[in-house]
Amino acid sequence: MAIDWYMDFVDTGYNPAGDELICLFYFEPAEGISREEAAGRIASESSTGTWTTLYTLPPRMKDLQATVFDLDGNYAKISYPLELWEEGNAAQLLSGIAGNIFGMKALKHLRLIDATLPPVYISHYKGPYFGNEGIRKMMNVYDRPLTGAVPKPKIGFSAKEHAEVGYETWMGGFDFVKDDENLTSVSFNRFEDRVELLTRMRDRAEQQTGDTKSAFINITADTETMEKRAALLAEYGWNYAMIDVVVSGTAAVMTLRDFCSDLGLAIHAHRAMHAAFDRDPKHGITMQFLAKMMRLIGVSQIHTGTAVGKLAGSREESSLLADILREMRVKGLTHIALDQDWGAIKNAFPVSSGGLHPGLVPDVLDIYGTECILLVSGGIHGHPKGTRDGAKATMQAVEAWTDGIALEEKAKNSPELKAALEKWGFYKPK
Ligand code: CAP
Ligand code: MG
Repeated sequence: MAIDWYMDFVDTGYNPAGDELICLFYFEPAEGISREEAAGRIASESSTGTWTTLYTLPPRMKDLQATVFDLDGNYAKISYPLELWEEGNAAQLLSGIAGNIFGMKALKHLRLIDATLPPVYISHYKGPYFGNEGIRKMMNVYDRPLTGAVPKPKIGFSAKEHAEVGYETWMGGFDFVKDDENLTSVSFNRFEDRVELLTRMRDRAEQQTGDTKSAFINITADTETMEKRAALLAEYGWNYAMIDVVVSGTAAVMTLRDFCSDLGLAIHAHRAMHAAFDRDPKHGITMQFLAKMMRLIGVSQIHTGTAVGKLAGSREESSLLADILREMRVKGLTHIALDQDWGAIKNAFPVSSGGLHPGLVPDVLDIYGTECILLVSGGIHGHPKGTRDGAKATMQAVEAWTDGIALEEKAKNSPELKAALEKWGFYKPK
């Protein structure tokens, strides 16, 4: 008597319908399990199945089963009928295709690489509220990367000190000041104080420069508190809110996407904790799938790496992430990414940050071009002449790249950049 029915989920002759969701997995079976059976187990446990044969199955069950329709070495493509998924509920999707399957004994390794989200499925999501064009219009910045910095050290400043560092950052020519991922509302720097004092400094910097200035102020907390904080930001005339989206969770981000867009706030998504599940190339979930989910549920921008800075991530990965966020149609790459048509979902910005300084700006812009947000934090505050000159040096590096001039050449007439190159040169932090 058959104990299980995992092979019922494998049909390599099957041709998925256009409205089915397709996932690409990398997997390694445990000892004694064939590749076919292992793939069948992934399809079963991420759709309707369980570990043993059952007898009372209503007819619709068969139509709801996921199917392994392509097996290529340790890569499996699995199709999922649309009816499995609740309209517009990304958390439910993750519970299915990124849930229990990661804990199965029958698999030594499992990685969710990517998914093609069909047009009907996507149509239930709103995506980013502004889109990149809308963000550029809001900030009145065109033809160059948007720039920003986090006050450093990342936590420890009082709200007043934080706002003063912010003012220097803006006066050096940057567009944004950003809270660090672990700064929310602590005893020595309360959210409300920070908002009030940053607002004063923003208004002064806007008046003195004539440029639009903004900030990514971190509202991360329980959902109700996040709503209160977003409302306060809008009250003070801000146009962004920052959320640590991985630790807050998909459901909370979806709630805040609607709440924030009603207030005219874009969402800056920090991905703190992502590397806990996306760094091992054989296990977990890829950053590109996370970025795809975040565009779908409506963040305006998310961190995508530098390739040359202090945090892990390759040039190829950053470039693919940029496509997934910016393009309306993404062409698949064998074993790396699946085709994606974004339909009416607006695009989002890739954010490059982490160990950057003026000397690394050309490397980053060679990957992203100007359609990105460049965050240089330690790399401006550590400038020998301080924050404002560090920001100026970074803007000079951006100009040099845009004009196709070598940094050393540009530095001949740019003392701030010269000082930065004298300190850091082209050093790649480890
Ligand atoms: C960068 C940063 C960002 C990271 C996040 C930090 O500061 O503020 O959080 O860039 O990583 O705390 O490390 P520095 P990622 O510029 O001073 O390094 O962008 O990879 O998500
Ligand atoms: Mg940080």
